[in-house]
Amino acid sequence: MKFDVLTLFPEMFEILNQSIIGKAKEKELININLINIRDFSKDKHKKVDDTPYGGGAGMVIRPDVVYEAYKSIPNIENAKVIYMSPQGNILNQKKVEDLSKNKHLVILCGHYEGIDQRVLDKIVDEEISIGDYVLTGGEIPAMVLIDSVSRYVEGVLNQESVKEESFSNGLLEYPQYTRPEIFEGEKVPEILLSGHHQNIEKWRNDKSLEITKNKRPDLLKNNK
Ligand code: 4GY
Repeated sequence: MKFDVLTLFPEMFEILNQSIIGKAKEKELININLINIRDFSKDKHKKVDDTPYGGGAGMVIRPDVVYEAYKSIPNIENAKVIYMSPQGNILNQKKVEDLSKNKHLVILCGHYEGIDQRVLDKIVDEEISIGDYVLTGGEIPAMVLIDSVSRYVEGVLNQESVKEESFSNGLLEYPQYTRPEIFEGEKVPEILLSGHHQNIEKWRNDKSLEITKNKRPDLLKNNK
């Protein structure tokens, strides 16, 4: 799976060289290509933004610079272009799974007061939000999207974990335990030591349902 990221801050994405996503990049299971929007400025000072028409605080990213950066992406006609913004469709596990069906995603990151609306109207296929709060830029949301979607790419996770875990059945995850068997006087639930796989599976399913009812009853109505 290929991700092209259009950003003014490509250095922020170095976090993705760590851990599971870093390994997936090394194995070329995913390819994250960072495109610095500033490289497409024709200005002698590499300026990419300007003051908003109509007045007001802050700076707006120019449409022409973003459009040039966008046009530099090979095979762009077969890609889905996403703009990270609080105005977008909320990212949830269903949306993540749907996005993982794409071979090529282009993620546009805004900053400052945002990007000139005209280029957004021209190039964006879907606006996506990671939640109802405002960040300083779309870079962290882009990383959230890349991380969550990459987990669905074959080979990125070791085992069966994708299907088995939280949300795959629309429910929250059951509790996990490991050694020691007794921690500060608290024993591991007996059933998990029984070796009786059917009983263990039933216990885990019951726990998932109980936890979901208590912590996130809304999940029992919505989504998948
Ligand atoms: N929430 N979900 C989000 C965000 C920052 C100015 C437009 C969010 O996705 N993106 O808060 N983005 C703003 C910064 C330009 C995006």
